[in-house]
Amino acid sequence: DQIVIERALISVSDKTGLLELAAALTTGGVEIVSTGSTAATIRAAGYDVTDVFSVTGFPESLDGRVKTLHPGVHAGILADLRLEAHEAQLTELGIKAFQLVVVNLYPFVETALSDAEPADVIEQIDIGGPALVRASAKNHANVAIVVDPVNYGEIIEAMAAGGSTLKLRQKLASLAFEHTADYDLSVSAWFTENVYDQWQDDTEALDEDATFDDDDDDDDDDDDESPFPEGLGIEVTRDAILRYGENSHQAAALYVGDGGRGIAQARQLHGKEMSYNNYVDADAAVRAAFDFSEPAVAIVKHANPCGIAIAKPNAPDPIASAHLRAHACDPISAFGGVIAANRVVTLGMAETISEIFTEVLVAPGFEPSAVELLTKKKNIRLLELPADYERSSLELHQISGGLLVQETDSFEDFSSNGWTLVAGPEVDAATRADLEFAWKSCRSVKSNAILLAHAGASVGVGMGQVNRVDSCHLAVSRAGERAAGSVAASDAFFPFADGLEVLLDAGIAAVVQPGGSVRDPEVIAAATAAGVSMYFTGERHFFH
Ligand code: 93A
Repeated sequence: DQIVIERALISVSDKTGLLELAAALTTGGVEIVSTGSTAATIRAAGYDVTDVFSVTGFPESLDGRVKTLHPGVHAGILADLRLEAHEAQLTELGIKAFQLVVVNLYPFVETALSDAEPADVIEQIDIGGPALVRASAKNHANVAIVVDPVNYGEIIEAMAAGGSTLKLRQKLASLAFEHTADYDLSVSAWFTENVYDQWQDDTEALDEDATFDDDDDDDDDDDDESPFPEGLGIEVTRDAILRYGENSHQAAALYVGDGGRGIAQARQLHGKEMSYNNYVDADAAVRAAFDFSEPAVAIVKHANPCGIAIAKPNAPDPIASAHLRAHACDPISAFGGVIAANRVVTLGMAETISEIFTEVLVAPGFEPSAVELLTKKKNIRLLELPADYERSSLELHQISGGLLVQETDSFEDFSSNGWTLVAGPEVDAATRADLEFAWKSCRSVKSNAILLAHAGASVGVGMGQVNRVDSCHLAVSRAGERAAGSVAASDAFFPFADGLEVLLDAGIAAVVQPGGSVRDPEVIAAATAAGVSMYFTGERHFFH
């Protein structure tokens, strides 16, 4: 399968390495056929070269648009010389075969990226070059095709070894098809943006002149008002290959957003490599803890909080207090959890955590003595957040074949000022503060979310159920005896009274929810009958 190179066609815009190649071909006794400026460059260096027009008998014409597009060239490339009939036809037509074709294409991309006028960019769409490349690659049984100067060396070596091998020609053909495909993609992308869209704009402008305000115009207005740029304006770079994804048979990587100041930018101070699930949970935990201005801790398992608490007022070590109270919410679930604090981790907090199996502890900082203590534990990962931690402003969710994008739920006002009392008496200040705490905590819990709280700490969380009644049951059973006298928050309205009744039966003292169900009257009646205060916020906080 080795093919001796006797005749080569060279047509290159990028002249890198051209003369070294011409020298080697000349030494090897190869006839070089070449186009305009390529031929001129080779000839100027003192090597023999045949002009392509003398092969085709047709001048290079139409400003170079037609140079090699001729049967005299293409039959010489496409003939399959394993077939006697092809060989006979070439002889009959007086056409000599090529065994090597070297082409690189008009610099379309470079021109498109410059300030060139569209007409000049279009002129750089190579037609004859890709035809040479594809013809040669198709016929790689007979022809070696080189599209990149980096491969000249291999051809020179092959010649010295007696000719090109099939393996080499296959590899070069594959690179060649990749090259023309890339080239056409670039042309297509530029064309859509600069020619087709332009044409559409012009047509729409004409339509507007000719027609009345219609739905299409409304669509245009929506586009203009969208907070989303055409591109997402998010640059991401691969930062790390993770050991695996959610499960060990899934490959995974971490990409870090340009200018981000979140979990992806956190500095790991200690522990094993962060896993995919660690990142997901750490992000959810930080999101929950940083919703509070008071010292707060959130403990997360499987992306859901199993405990959220703020410090007890006047606690001597506020962040340690918040942690103890968050842990107390559900100590069983907190085992192997991911903990986020919104304050520097103190020695006091570290002492408690060192007793509990914890996967990750993430915080804006650590007291040196806390680090000293925790680094004695082999398994815990310590993550320090960027000093100016900030949640991303956009949330992306991949769906098959696309991407959903939304603004982050960055709603800030969790105070009860705008709430409406719809059942029971106004509550006292402490209960009101608990309702505000529950309402805020609830938005970090996956829907359907029901969160019971007491004295600035969650006492029972019902999350991620497909109906609200089950979330109520879950929250109540997790809270146990603590359900009685606690307050409840629901991330979205109660569609029926049944869920609320579960909470009322457990003895909750007050409830806050968005309201807005068609059955609100039934729900309000249930709270009223139980003498329990209920507030509507008018705002929903689904989180999926
Ligand atoms: O204008 S073309 O599309 N028409 C052709 O027939 C043709 N043949 C080769 N461009 C054509 N080429 C391209 O010309 C090659 O791909 C190469 O990039 C360039 C080399 O021309 P010259 O040797 O005149 O600089």
